[in-house]
Amino acid sequence: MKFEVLTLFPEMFEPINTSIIGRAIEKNLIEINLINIRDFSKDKHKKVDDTPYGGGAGMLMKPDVVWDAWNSVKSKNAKTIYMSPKGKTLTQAKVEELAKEEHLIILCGHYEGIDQRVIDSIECEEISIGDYVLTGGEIPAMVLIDSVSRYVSGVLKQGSKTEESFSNDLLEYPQYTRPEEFLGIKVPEVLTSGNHQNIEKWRRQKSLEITLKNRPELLKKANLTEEDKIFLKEIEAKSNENMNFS
Ligand code: 4G1
Repeated sequence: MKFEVLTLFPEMFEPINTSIIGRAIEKNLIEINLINIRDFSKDKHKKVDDTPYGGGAGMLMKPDVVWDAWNSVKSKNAKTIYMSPKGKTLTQAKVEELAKEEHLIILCGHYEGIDQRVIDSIECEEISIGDYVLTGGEIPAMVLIDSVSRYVSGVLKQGSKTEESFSNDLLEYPQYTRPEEFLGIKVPEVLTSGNHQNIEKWRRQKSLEITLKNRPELLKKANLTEEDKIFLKEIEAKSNENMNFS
């Protein structure tokens, strides 16, 4: 899988050469080509931004510079993604879809963004990583590269458990490793019991509990068994017991 990143700040991508993604690059499973948009400025001062028509705070990336940068990498079998807070939110389903591509061009905005005529003229999909204000699309681009790369064959260990996370639409149960006691806290006894049926039941219940507490909306689309639903009703009933303010 080839990622081509159009950015004013290619140096921001240095940390991506670490850990699992770093190894995937070394093994030639993925390739990340960084293109500095500033290299396409024809201005003697390498100017890349200008003030917005109609007024207002901040600067916009100049259209000609971004257009030339994109044209230098565009190709028939590449899909272009513009990292933008106006885009549809990146989901695990979208990540899996993008992983089927062989060539992704990722455009990162900076300052207040890019002249709309460029966005309308390059065929691109706008994708956002979430609802908050950032200084640029570089970190979102790294989020996308990281999440998509995990699906490229050979990047993760075969049958790695993380290969399946999110598949059941619930949050993960808590996990523990050695030592058996740490800070005076023992690992839950069930996990050292060797009883796999009990372990599975405990993990399922912990997942349901944390999902109900932090992301209750996920329970709507989760595949819940009758046993799950009874368990959830039990926790809700218990929490209501503490809500007696009379
Ligand atoms: C209005 C967030 C502006 C931000 C409303 C998620 C955010 C790219 C993303 C902004 C960006 C909100 C993203 C904002 C992003 C031009 C350059 C846009 C930086 C920019 C909620 C600044 N996912 N933000 N504007 O953050 O690029 O992909």
